[in-house]
Amino acid sequence: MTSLPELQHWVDRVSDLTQPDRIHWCTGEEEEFDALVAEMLDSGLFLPLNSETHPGCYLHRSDPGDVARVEHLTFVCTSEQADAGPNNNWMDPNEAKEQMRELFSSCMKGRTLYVIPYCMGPIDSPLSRCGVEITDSPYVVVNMRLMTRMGAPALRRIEREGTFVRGLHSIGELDPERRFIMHFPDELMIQSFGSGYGGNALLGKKCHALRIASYQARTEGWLAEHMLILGLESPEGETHYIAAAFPSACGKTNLAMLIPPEQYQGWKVWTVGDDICWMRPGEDGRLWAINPEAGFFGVAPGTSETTNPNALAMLDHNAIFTNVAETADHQPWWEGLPDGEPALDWQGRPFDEANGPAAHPNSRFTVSMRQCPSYTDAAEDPRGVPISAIVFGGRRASLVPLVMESDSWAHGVLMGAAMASETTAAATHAVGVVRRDPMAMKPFCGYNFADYFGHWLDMGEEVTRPPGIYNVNWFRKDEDGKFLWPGFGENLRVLEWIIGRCKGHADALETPVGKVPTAGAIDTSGLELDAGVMDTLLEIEPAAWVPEMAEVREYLESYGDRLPEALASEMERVASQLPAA
Ligand code: GTP
Ligand code: SPV
Ligand code: MN
Repeated sequence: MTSLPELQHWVDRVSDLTQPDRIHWCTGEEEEFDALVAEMLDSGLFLPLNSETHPGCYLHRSDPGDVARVEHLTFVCTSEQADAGPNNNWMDPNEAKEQMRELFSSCMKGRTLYVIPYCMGPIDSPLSRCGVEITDSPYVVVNMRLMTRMGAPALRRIEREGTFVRGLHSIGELDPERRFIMHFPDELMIQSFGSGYGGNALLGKKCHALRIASYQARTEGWLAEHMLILGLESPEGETHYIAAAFPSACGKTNLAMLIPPEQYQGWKVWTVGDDICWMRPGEDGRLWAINPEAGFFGVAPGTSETTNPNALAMLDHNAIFTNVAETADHQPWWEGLPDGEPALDWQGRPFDEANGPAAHPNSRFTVSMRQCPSYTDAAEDPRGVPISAIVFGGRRASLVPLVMESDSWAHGVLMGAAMASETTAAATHAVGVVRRDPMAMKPFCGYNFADYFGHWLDMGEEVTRPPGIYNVNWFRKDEDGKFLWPGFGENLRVLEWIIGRCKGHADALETPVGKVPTAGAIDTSGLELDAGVMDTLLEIEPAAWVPEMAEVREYLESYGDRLPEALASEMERVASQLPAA
């Protein structure tokens, strides 16, 4: 059903291998979506939600053993192991293909094989890239329709260009013992078996737009990053775009659609993207960014009228909920909502506190970006948006200040490479453990991190008007484990300082590890903060950074000879300004 022989042959070969009962080429039309929804309501894959309060909304309960990304089962299969790097699991490509062949063999018997052509990025943007996902999951199809530009227009672009990323996916038996997410970056190919959840199954997202794209971006001279993109408009009507990388479940969606505090009259945040950013140097020497996605796959718990009113406003119609709880009158429910109470938990059991939270901590909503009140047409601009500042951040209960500015591009790259964050429920592993997560890309960089740091340094040479690079931390805690900074909408105060710095008027104090706002440089009017909290949030204690830098050194040196000399010397420069260990 395509004029592109390579695509037709691939679909034929996959169909021979997987033996589906039917093949369906997705058009992306509304009737197709409606028919799939009707089918899923019939089969129980979708449960209806209250059509008065939540028209067009459905609940999906995934297999209880399939609720998050599985980093230990995710592989990058380059021909040389060293190219995947110590940051990735690696398997020999031939061995991986053989193993996957066995898994995929006849796995679609009795099922429909869906062919999903999709475009990552505005359909007419030179920065966009296309892919085709083959899947046996109708849940994946409807999610991909919200998350990407899916269907006929994407197929036309693929036929015109002749290249596309091949993603083959089957839910298999949802057996965690028979689950693998394999990437073959040299062949622009992904194979995923045994999971139906999020980043494991919606292959356009982390598999294509980060792991494969980061690999492509390195050879083609651009960056594929785990970053939100927002536009910050001042009362004077000037808009600056910020790209920010925080690890999974560390606040990207929330920051991307922030509503300014009351006294920030005339300020406005515009949402371009909440998870992934593709950036390329423009002719004007700036970095230009697109969001390759068309929708949000956002964390539900913690989303409320007080934390993220824009998200709440888009979730009362045409949204898919996965693994949230349900009230007695079939409204979606999760921890953090002030009203309502759960009747059934995420597994459909009568809610009982003894079973843990009602909504799974990694329960999610899927919704088209256009439903967001802060959505901007700039997200469709084929040129992308110019980036004024890049922000890195993680969950750090101590040490790392609310915000600091890098001294140079190389220092900014070091800040990104030195990032660490407490792990979250977005992947199946122990939660709350601090781990190194450079540029929030630990689970997503499709090649050796040492080469990636080198690529970041090279990109600094390409941009003559580079964005400033910053580090933020919304998650500092006091002795009782309470967050010191109110976060959410109040984070605008920090963004204001960042843009003020980019424009050259906000005040900063130099410290050995970066520049921090001077006392009073961050507007705290209208905030009820205990005395001394801002001092704690902005204080740099050089001695306390000595063990941190030692850890950073140990981590970066674990990349051996491949670590770029310029990054090593930048690290020595910073370390030399700290007290001797
Ligand atoms: P992924 O979709 O997994 O990449 O996550 P994300 O980075 O988009 O995270 P998200 O914005 O969904 O936030 C994850 C969790 O962190 C939610 O429970 C939020 O309520 C919480 N959170 C977000 N921003 C803040 C903040 O400024 N302060 C505090 N304390 N919590 C926050
Ligand atoms: C993340 O884990 O960073 C996500 C969700 O954005 S997933 O699509 O599962 O990758
Ligand atoms: Mn993410």
